[in-house]
Formats: sequence, C-alpha cells, structure tokens
Amino acid sequence: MKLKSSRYTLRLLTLTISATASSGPVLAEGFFDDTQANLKLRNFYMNRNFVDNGPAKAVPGPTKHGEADEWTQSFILDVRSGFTPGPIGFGVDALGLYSIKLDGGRGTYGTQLLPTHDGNKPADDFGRLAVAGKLKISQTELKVGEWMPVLPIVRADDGRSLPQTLEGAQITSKDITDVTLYAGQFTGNSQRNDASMERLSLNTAGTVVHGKNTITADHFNFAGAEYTFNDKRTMVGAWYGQLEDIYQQRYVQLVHSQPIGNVTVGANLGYFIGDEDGAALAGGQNNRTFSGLFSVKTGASVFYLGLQRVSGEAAWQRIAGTSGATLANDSYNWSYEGEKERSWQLRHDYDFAGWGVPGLTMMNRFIKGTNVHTATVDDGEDRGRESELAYVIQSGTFKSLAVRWRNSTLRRNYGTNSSFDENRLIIQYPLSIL
Ligand code: BDP
Repeated sequence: MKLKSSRYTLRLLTLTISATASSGPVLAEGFFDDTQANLKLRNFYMNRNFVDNGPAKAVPGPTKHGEADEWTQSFILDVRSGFTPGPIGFGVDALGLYSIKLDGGRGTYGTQLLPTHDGNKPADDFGRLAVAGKLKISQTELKVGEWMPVLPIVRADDGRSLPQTLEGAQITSKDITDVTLYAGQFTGNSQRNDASMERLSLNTAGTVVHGKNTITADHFNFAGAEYTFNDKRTMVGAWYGQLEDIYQQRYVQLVHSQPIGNVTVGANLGYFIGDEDGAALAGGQNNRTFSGLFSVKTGASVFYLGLQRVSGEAAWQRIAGTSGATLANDSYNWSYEGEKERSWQLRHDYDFAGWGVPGLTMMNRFIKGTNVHTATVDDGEDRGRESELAYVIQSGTFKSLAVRWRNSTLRRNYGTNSSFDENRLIIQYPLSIL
C-alpha cells in the first residue's frame, strides 16, 4: 500500500474549499456552524535532577549542572470544522502549535520541553501547523493529513510543551451500532520536541544522527475494532499494527467497570503479541506483554493495582516518541516496558470535593520493576514514586484554568543518567474561541 498523504490532503482540501465556496450560505449549517476552536495556553516548567547514575556514577548527569531545567510557554490552537451538507460531507481540522522558551540553556538542556540544536542548545522557539482534510459518509469518516492520533497502538504523546503529531490517513467507521472500526496508514512522525516531520522508527532502535534515525520505515499500517456492550460498561478491542520491515504487533483488550453497591470496580486488561516484520531491520522483535490495571472507586478515593509482564526477546514495541499510556504501569517518566521486565504498581487518587474544595485532586503512585534485560544487564531493577497535586478553577473568569504540580523520583540500576528526582509545574488555560 503506497500513499502520498500530502497530495491526498491537498486534494481533499481543494474539494472542501470548492464545495464550501459553491454552495454558499447552506454550508453555514454544517461546515461553519459546527466549527469548534480552542486555544490552550500551556505554561510548563520542568526540572530533572540526576542522581546515582548507574555504572557511570562519577558523571553527575548529561549537563554541566547534573540537572535539566527548562521552562516554556506554549500555544495549542485546535480548530475542527463541521461537515458540508449533503451525502458526502467535507471538512478540515487544524492544529496550530507554537512554543517559546522562557528559560533554559546548554548547561541544563534535556527536559524535552524543547528541541536542541548545535551542541545541545535548546531552541528559542518551535512549532508546527498540522492540517488534515476530512470526509464523511453517514458515520464513516476518512481523515488525511497530519493530526494527533490517540489509538491504543499509536498514541501521540502530549506530555511536554506541544503534542506529537503523525502524518497519514485513517478511516473510522461507526456505522454499526456499538462498534467502531479503524484502518489506516501513517507515513511521518513529528515528536513532541521536534518541529520537523521525520520518517517512522521504533523507539528502541537505531541511532539519531542530525535529527534522523538510522533505522526507519516508510509506513505504519494498522487496523482495529472495538465493541462496547453491557450498558457501555464493557469494551473489547482487537488491533493490528505493522511498522514495515521492523515490527508487527497484535493487541487484544478488555475493559470492564462494575458498580457493586457504593463501590465501582474496574479492570483494563491487555495482551500484546509482537514480532519482527519483513526484513527485520531492527532485529528480532519477539515480544509478549501482559498489562492489567485494576481499580476500586469508593467515595472520594480510587485505588489502583497495576500488573505488567513483558516476555520474549525484545522490549515492548511502539513508534518513537509515542506515549506508553496503553500499558498499566505507564508513568510520567517510564513505562516499565524493558525486555522481560515484570512490574507492579499501587496508586491512589483522591478528590477533595467532599472537603468543600471541588477541583482539588491528589494522585500518588509507586511502581516497582525487576528482571530488566538490556545489552549490559540481565536482572535490572527500577522503581518510581510519583505524585500530582492539581487544582482546576471551577468558576469565574479563569474557569477551567488548571495548575498541576508533579513531583517524582525514578531509580534504575542500569543505563546512564537513568535515575533522577523531578518536578514539573504546568499551568494550563483553555480558551474556547468558537
Ligand atoms: C510518557 C510516556 C512514557 C515516557 C514518558 C517520558 O508514556 O512512556 O517514558 O512520557 O517522558 O508520556 O519519559
């Protein structure tokens, strides 16, 4: 399957624009009236203080100060049109991304809030304009261009200044009640700290030389199906992904939530089967990953238990820079996805609404992993403790303004610069424009 997304996007856009121009005011009903635009102002401060650096303990960290410290102000404009009327509706989505450095230099680079150039100098600013054309027939939509996909097997990461985007085409169909079908192809990847569109690669393979990975693929092909039933309390999903000549991945998922009296118990179970694909450019990719996240919600608390087990001869697979959030033990800093790694997590979320402070929440979690295999260790261990204190303003002019303080520690007894204490302060204000 070969597909030049930019050409298709242009065609779709031309069709959309001519359809919009020719049918005049009728369009207002769909294309314009249903347009939504939102501008997120995101202020992000992050400090990572490297400690106990594995075998290279003598080196305090990757930077002069043994710490990474950066601060940005970002603007995320998200515009989604409605569809032109008629049996085939056309529309367009755009994501305008721009981030400015408020603080940071060569001495303290490395939070990934910003791209770095010329000997690790963080950029003064960076950004992208991602545009996608869309077409809709009944409940089936085709999207072509660049956007931020969030699928279990390709989850664009939005954990820093600006979200990651990918380029490609996707069909999503909801024509069958309670079923969603997905199929598509990605051809390019712009990571969260990169202004350019690059070729696709596997997150654990290749070497990045001048911003380009040495092991890349032309396409990531995928398909998936999700079925929701039981009053929407149960969902089963099945997915397939293929990063051509690098890896293939199958994924099955079961999500269930069950109220029992005043308590709600939940489970999110997933199983991945990974293998090398075609020419196996990144070597053997035999992988099995089980992920289970169990929860109990009672009153203002939610308690979680996460269990994860990676087996086979390779780490869990994902496209470079995408989030690991499909895994139970994903966290701010690591997803405990190393080759043969076993991990468990205990987490507690608390909502202070009951104390008369709606909008105030607290999260604490601890994750422990063992049996990590890398080129240098065959029984590596890691552990992380993470907390988030968040407050979202509930009313008035600054309604929805959110302040989040994330404090965490990560310790790994393998690798270099892999252990650190970290603080993030994120102030985000969503402005609804349309
Ligand atoms: C998160 C990913 C996690 C990464 C982490 C990071 O889900 O797997 O390790 O970012 O920033 O969003 O290191």
